[in-house]
Amino acid sequence: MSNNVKTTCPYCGVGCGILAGLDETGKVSIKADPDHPANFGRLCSKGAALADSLSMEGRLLYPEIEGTPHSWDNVLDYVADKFRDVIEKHGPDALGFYVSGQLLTEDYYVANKLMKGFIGSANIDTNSRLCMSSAVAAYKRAFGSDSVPCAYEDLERAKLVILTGSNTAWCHPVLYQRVVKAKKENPDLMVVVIDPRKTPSCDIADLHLAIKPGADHRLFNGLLVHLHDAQESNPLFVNHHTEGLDAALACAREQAASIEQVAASCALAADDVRRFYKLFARTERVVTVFSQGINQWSYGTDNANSIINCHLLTGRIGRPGMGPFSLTGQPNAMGGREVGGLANQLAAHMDINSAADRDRVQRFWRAPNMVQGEGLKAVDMFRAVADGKIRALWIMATNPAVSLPDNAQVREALKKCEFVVVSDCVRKTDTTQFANVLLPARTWGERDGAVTNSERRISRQRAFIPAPGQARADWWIISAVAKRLGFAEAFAYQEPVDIFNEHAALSGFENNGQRDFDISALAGLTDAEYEHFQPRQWPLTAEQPDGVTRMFSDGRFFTESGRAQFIAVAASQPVNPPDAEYPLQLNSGRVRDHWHTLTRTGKSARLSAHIYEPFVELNSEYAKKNYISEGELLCVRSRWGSAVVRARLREDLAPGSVFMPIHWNDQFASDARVDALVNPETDPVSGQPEFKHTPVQIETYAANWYGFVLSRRRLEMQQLDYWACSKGKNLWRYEIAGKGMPEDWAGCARRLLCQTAEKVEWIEFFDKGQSRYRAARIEDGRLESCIFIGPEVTLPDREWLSKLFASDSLDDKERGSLLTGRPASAEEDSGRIVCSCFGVGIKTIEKGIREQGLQSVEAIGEALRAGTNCGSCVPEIKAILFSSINQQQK
Ligand SMILES: Nc1nc2c(c(=O)[nH]1)N[C@H]1C(S)=C(S)[C@@H](COP(=O)(O)OP(=O)(O)OC[C@H]3O[C@@H](n4cnc5c(=O)[nH]c(N)nc54)[C@H](O)[C@@H]3O)O[C@H]1N2
Ligand SMILES: Nc1nc2c(c(=O)[nH]1)N[C@H]1C(S)=C(S)[C@@H](COP(=O)(O)OP(=O)(O)OC[C@H]3O[C@@H](n4cnc5c(=O)[nH]c(N)nc54)[C@H](O)[C@@H]3O)O[C@H]1N2
Ligand code: SF4
Ligand SMILES: [Mo]
Repeated sequence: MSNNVKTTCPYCGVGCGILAGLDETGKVSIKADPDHPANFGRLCSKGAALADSLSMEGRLLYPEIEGTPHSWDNVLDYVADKFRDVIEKHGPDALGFYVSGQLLTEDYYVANKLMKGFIGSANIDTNSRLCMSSAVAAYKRAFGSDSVPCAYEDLERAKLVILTGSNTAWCHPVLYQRVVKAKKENPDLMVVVIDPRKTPSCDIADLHLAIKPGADHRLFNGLLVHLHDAQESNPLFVNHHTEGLDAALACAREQAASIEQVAASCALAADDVRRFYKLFARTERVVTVFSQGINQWSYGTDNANSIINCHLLTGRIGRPGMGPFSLTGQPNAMGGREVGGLANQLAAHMDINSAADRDRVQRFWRAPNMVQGEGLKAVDMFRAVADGKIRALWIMATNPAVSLPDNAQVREALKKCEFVVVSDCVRKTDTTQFANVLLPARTWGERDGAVTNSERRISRQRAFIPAPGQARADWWIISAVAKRLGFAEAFAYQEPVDIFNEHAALSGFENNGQRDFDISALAGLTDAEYEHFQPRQWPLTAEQPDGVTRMFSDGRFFTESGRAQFIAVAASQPVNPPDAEYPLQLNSGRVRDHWHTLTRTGKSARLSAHIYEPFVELNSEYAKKNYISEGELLCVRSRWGSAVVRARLREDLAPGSVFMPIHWNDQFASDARVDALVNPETDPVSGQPEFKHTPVQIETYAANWYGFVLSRRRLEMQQLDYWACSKGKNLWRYEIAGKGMPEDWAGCARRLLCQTAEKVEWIEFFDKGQSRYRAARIEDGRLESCIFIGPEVTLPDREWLSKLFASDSLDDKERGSLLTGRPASAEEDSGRIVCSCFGVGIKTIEKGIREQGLQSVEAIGEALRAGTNCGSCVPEIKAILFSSINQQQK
C-alpha cells in the first residue's frame, strides 16, 4: 500500500502540498506536506478533510449511453461517430467542448490540441471563463502577456497587503494564514480589506472599506490621480518602462476631481479613502490581491486594470513584497492558461489571433485542421447550443447546469442539444441528467499529472489509490476519442509524462524570450524525473532551470514596445441596475467549508457541519422593516429566476445588498441555485459573467410548518415544498418545510421515513393543539431516522440528536428525549459546529467563556482545541468571544 505520496490539494489555487497514504484496511490518510513551498505544513479544513470526499458513494463507475452501461470501446466508437457526423454535416464549429480548471495540465493540453489543431474549431472554453478571465485580459492589456507577476512570499515581505474582492480567509485559507503569521511577526504589516461585506478576512484588517458594489475601479482611479498629484509616483519607472499614462490619468481625473467625489461614488467615508490613499502612497512594498469581487463584473477587466495602473505608476512590480496579484480560484486555473484553455487563447500563451502564432503551433503539432481565430466564450457557447449552432457538446469536470448564470437558459440549451457528453466522477449531478453519454473519469487520488497554482508554481498530483470500476484519466478518454476521429499518431500518448514533455517543448518552440510562458527546461523529462518532480515556478528555461520567483524584475514587458501599458478606465456601472421592482443587489460567493457544487465536500460530515443549509444574508434593519425574521424561509427572485433559502440577518451588510452562497443545487436542495437568479451579462473584453451583481426582490416564503429529518439512509424528498440536505456523521440531515398542512401527520411522516414497505418500530408524539409532531423509526433497537415538525422555525437543536445515531441501541432516557425534543442532559448539546477539525460547537465555546473564564482565542484553543488545527474558524471564535463578553458586561 502507499504511504506519504507527495501530491497537491485538488481544491483552491493555493495548491498546497499533501502527503497522502492508503493503508491495508483501505483507510486514507492526509497530512500537510511540510516541504511544499505553498503551505509549508499547513492545510485548511477542506484539504484536511479530503479523505471524506473519496468515498465511493455516488461515483460514476461505468461508461453509459442513454443510461445504460456499455464497454469503453462501444461508447468511444459511439461518441466519435456522433462527433464525426456532426462535423461532416455542419462543420467543426458545430461541436463544443466545455472544460475546467480542475482538469490536470495534461488533460487540458490534449483537449485543446484536439479541438484547435485537429477538429479545427476554437469552440473550446472553460469554467475559468467564469473565474479569472478578466484578470487574464487585464494582465494581457497591461503587460502584453498573461503573467502573474508575484509570488506568495511577497505577501510576507510586503508592508501593506490590500485584499480586494477576495475573501481570502475562506477561499485561500492557507495564504491567509501566511498573512496572519506575517502580521503577528511584523506588526507594521498593514492589511486593508475592500469588500462590500464584512467578511472573516476583515479579522486582520487595519482598515475595512465596505465599498459600494462594483465601484473598485472608481476607488483605484481616484488613487491613480491622488498618487500622481501628490507626487508619489515613480517617474523613473514610468518614463522607462511604461506607456499611456496621460490618457489613463485624464480618464481617471474625470471621475475623481476630489477625494470627496471618489468617496461619494464608492459609498465610503472621505476620511477612510484618504487614509487608504495615504497608506498606499507612503508604503513602498504593497501587494494588491484581487479575486472575484474584482473579476466578476461586466467591466471586471477594467476593474483589474485600474489596480494594475496604480502599481505601474509607483513602479511597484517585479520587486520583493509588491505587485498586483490575482489569485486563481481552481487548482489548475493557471495550468489552463498555459495550455490556452480559453476559446480566445492558443497553447503556450500564444495568440490565437496571430497568423504567425497559429502557424507555429500548427507546425509543431503537425495539425491538419488548424483553427483560424477565436471561438465562443462560455456564456455565448451555451447560447449557440440553444440556437442549434452547436449540436454536440462535451462537458468535462464542470457542472454548468449549476454554475453558469441564467441557469434556466443553460438548462434549456442542454435539453435541446442533440448530443451531450459529460465526463465526471459523479453519477448524479444537475448536469449529468442532461447527458446522452456519461464517461467515468478518475478523480483526485486516482489521477496523475501536473497543476500550476496562483504563483505560477507547477506541482505534481500523484495517484495513491486504485481507480474504481472503469474510471479512466481524462487525457486517456480525450486521446481515445481523438484516435477514433482519425488522429491516432498525434494522440498516441502512453503516460501523462509524454504529454507534459510535449507541452514543455511547445512552450520553448521558436520562443527566444518572446513569450513569457517558457518551461522548455522541463521538455524531455524522463519517467523518473517526472515522478520525482519538485514544485517550481515558471518560467523554467536553460538560463533559469530552477524557475523565477517574480516576473518583470528587469522592467521589460511582452508588449511590442517592451513597455507596460496604462489602460484608460472609464466609469462603469452594471447594465441591469436595481429598480423599483427589483430593488436589492444580489452578491454571491463561497463559504468556508464547501467547494463549488458540493459533489465532493457535500460527502463530508465534518465539512457540512459548518453551514448546512443554503441561505441569503440581508441587512437586519431592512429585514425588520419588511417583517423578516432570522431563520425564516425567503423567496429571492430576479428577472431570470428564483430560489427559496433561509434568511440570515446581518447588521454589517448594507441595506440594499443581499448575499447568497453558490454551492447548493438540485441534488442538495429543492430550489436554491443562486445562478437561477444571476443575470447573463458579461464583460465585453473578457467574457466573464457578472456574478457579483443581479437586481432581486425578496418575499417571505409562506411556510405553514417547519421541520427536519435525520436519517441513516439518503431519502427522496421531492414531494416536499422545501428541503435541503446535508451529510452528518452516520446520517443525512434534511431541513424541511411545507405550505399546506397535511391532514394526517403520521401518514405523511411514515411515507417520508419509511420509503420501503417493511414493518418498522415507530414511536411518535403529536401535540395537535400546538401542531407539533415528532416521530422516530427504530430498527433492531437502533435509531434509523427521526422527524420533528413544528409551526415555527425554532425546533430542537440537531447536534445532540445527531449524536443518538452514534450508538447501536437507544436506552429509555434517549427514547424519551426523542419524544420530548430535549436532550437527556444539558452537556450533550454542543450547538452548531464552529471548528470543523475538532467538531467543537458554538454552545461549548460559549460555555467555556462563561464558566471556564476563557478570555482569548488562545485560551479557547488550549481548553477546547477549537481553532488550533487549520485556523480557519479563528475569525468566528473571535466573534463569539466578542459577543459573549459583551453580553456578560451588559
Ligand atoms: N471554501 C472555498 N474556497 C474556494 C472555492 C470554494 O468553492 N470554496 N472556490 C475557489 C474558486 S474556483 C475561486 S474563483 C475562489 C474565489 O475566491 P474569492 O474571490 O475570494 O471568493 P468569492 O466568495 O467568490 O468572492 C470574494 C468576495 O468578493 C466580494 N465582492 C462582491 N462584490 C464586490 C465588489 O464590487 N468589490 C469588492 N472589492 N468586493 C466584492 C464578495 O462580497 C466576496 O466576499 O475561491 C476558491 N476557493
Ligand atoms: N453566482 C455565482 N456563480 C458562480 C461563481 C460565483 O462566484 N457566483 N463562481 C464561478 C466560478 S469562479 C467557478 S470556478 C465555477 C465553478 O463551478 P463548476 O466548475 O461547475 O463546479 P464544480 O462543482 O467544481 O464542478 C466540477 C465537476 O467536475 C467533477 N470532477 C471532479 N474531479 C474530476 C476529474 O478528475 N475529472 C472529471 N472529468 N470530472 C471531475 C465534479 O464531480 C463536478 O461535477 O462557478 C462559477 N459560478
Ligand atoms: S488552502 Fe485549503 S483548499 Fe486551498 S489548496 Fe490549501 S488545503 Fe487545499
Ligand atoms: Mo473559480
